[in-house]
Amino acid sequence: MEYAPPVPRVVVLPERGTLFVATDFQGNVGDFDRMAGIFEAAVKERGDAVLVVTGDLVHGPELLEHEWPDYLGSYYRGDSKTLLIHARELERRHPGKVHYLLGNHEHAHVGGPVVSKFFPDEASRLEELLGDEGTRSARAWIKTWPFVAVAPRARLVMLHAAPHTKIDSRDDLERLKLEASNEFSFEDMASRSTLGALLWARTTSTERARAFLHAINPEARVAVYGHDVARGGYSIQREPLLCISTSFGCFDGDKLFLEWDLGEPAESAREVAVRGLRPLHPEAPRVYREG
Ligand SMILES: [Mn+2]
Repeated sequence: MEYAPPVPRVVVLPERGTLFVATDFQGNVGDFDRMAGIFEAAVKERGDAVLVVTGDLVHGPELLEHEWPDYLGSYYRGDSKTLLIHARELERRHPGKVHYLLGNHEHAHVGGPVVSKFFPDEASRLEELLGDEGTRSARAWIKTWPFVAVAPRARLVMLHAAPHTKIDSRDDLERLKLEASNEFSFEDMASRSTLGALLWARTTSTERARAFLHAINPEARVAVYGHDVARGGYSIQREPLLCISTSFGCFDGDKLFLEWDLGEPAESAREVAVRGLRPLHPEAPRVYREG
């Protein structure tokens, strides 16, 4: 058995600098590289930027252009293997400044349930491409990914899916085992297990969301996440929920990421959306995005 040091599941971000948040690349290397370029330009210019990607970097369609359905947005060829390489290189170039949060698609590689959006078993598909050594290395890396990032002064909490899970404190997340969710069926994931709800919930009530935020940080005001596709680039079902779509399922002109001053206290999801969302492809025409 290899010795596995405990890894923090809740990352605390600095109280100054520029925060970038992006979601759900699902093997879209072009979009990931563009986001990485925006982040690295900010590092060069200001020196204190931080990037949080809220999971689901991997698993995308591998279709030919003429097979591509309209509901998936702009065409791309899913290449999760290359995306993982680029993501790891970016993290190595900026130690402590780049945080990838665990998504349900990564969880499928380290104990979570099988995901089968584009292949019957998407984890097996990617592991076949990675080979034995690549798979071992990817799994070991993914096991260290946090679940949540908190920006205390900005009063933001980032996570993969809607903050529906019931926790009393950060320690509840630190204690979670990645494999524990296997005891639940796929359908039970979102409702019954803590990790399942954390990685699969598409929505929640204002009350549940505020309870989650409070457990992470009593001052937190807004939950920022992805997982679901917001075709117009973001959605606010209700406060304090800000769901952002940076890549997967959207047309290029609708894709959004968040840029926020870590020293600026957020008041509401609405305020953060209005002031902090930026187009990933400003030159591309909007399809569903308003404004
Ligand atoms: Mn997801």
